Amino acid sequence: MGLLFAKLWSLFCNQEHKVIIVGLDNAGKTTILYQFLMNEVVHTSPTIGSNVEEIVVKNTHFLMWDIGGQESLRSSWNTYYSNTEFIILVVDSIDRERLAITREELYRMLAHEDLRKAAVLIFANKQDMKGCMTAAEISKYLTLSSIKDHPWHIQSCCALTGEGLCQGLEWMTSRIGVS
Ligand code: G3D
Ligand code: MG
Repeated sequence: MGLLFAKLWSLFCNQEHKVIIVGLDNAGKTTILYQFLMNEVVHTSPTIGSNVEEIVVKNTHFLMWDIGGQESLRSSWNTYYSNTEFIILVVDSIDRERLAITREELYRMLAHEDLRKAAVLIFANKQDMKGCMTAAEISKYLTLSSIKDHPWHIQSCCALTGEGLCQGLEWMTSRIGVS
């Protein structure tokens, strides 16, 4: 029994969980991805292309796709959606003007059939910038509390120092096996 459990557990743990990192250009997506890589305990070799990386957190493998956020690229985000378990939405907390666009993109994603089961982690990035919006302000503007059909969590962070990133990853690992 113990052995079987251990086997199942290791199978489960070594499963790869697909993550897409989205957000407008300049939000800090690539910086976050590379902070994850620097900080992980076990560093496995990069896979596939330059912006896809495998991150291992406490035996949990995440395959993270850093998707370009420029306007011309946003329409192709949906080609990455299938089998996605987590969406990491990176927000530039100083960019008040474009928060409306982020909001639109968020709700467009949540309505997409392929993301029906995905959990959403929102990083309120660039908290080191003077005059930035707090996670609470961003949460309110994005009306996160109205999202009932997807698990979500907002975390303030600073990708430059890495502050807050671990807490975000911990939330993700805590979601695995829940639903
Ligand atoms: P993107 O991949 O979402 O397009 P990047 O964004 O990761 O390329 O980051 C865009 C710029 O924002 C970079 O600056 C990066 O250093 C900066 N940045 C990312 N995170 C933070 C943060 O938490 N605080 C601050 N102050 N800056 C951040 P450059 O100057 O290289 O374009
Ligand atoms: Mg980038």
